[in-house]
Amino acid sequence: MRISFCCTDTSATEWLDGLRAALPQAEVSLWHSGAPLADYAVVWAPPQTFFDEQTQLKAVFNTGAGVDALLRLRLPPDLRIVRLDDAGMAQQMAEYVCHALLRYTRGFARYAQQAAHAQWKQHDALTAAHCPVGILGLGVLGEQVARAVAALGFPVNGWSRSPKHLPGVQRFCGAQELPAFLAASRVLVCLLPLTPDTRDLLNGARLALLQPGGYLINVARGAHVVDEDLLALLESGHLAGATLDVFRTEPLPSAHPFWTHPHITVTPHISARTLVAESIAQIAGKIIAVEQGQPVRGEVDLRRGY
Ligand code: NDP
Ligand code: OXD
Repeated sequence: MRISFCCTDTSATEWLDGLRAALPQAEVSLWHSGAPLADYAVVWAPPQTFFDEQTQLKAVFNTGAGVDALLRLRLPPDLRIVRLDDAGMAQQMAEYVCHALLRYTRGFARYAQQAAHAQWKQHDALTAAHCPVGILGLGVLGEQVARAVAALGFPVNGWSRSPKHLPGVQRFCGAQELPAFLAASRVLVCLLPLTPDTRDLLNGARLALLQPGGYLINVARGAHVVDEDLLALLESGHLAGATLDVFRTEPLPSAHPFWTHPHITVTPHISARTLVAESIAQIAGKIIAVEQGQPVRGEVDLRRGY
């Protein structure tokens, strides 16, 4: 069996060595234009040439959870794409969101600014019970984030395409229920895949439905949010701030106003990083399952876009 590895921004050696160790029966190599045809591919944001040349793939394994960069390419209509299914990302995401949430409700950013000037001043904090958190997307990551946030005592609302029953989560579903979901939430956490239905979803009209003094945590994709609309709502005071891990252009350009905004916290797409060992173990297990004709979790529905 031949496996082609094609990732633009990662350490290839660790992946190649790990895949060879996990699948000793396979011939694993780094892709280059003109490389022999492979049976399986392990990829992150490959170029179009990759798919133009690799025409015999039985399945493609994405080394991340989001497949938007793959689905932008011209792909064979029946291509099997399998994304990472947690692989250690859900725990990281829950930690990141809980940190951002508590930083907002307990005013830690303000205390950090005060400390820089040796200023001793106490402020009232928001209590968890009075700060409903809305989670857009209740998939592999959203579900674990919802559980972690609920365990901290926050009321949790969840929005998904199909109805989801999670203990302690008030469920909203489909486009029709989005306005009610937003109006019931003060903090909004975005954990949606980027698809034609979700691109630009968080525009001014929708963000304005959040409760006054609201807060946005975007850990999904930058193109979910209309940047200028977010800035306008921060300017008007309707939103108190935002923690943003993902951006329309990455790296975030140095002149972008998000970098210097006093109420925006920027992190460089690190809320849930791909853990190489866990991911290789998952992908190797799935390659064996596909070879044996068994179903695998995380198979992408190309029509839905995630
Ligand atoms: P899943 O596919 O498991 O979950 C997606 C969720 O979004 C599902 O609940 C789905 O609903 C819901 N959804 C999709 N489209 C719509 C829609 N049109 N309306 C309402 N709900 C919708 O994905 P993951 O949880 O694994 O990952 C989510 C995203 O997080 C990834 O696509 C990626 O972009 C991002 N990500 C970011 C990382 C980072 O470091 N910043 C790291 C990893 C992922 P339903 O359940 O009904 O299908
Ligand atoms: C992912 C990501 O989708 O890292 O896995 O953004």
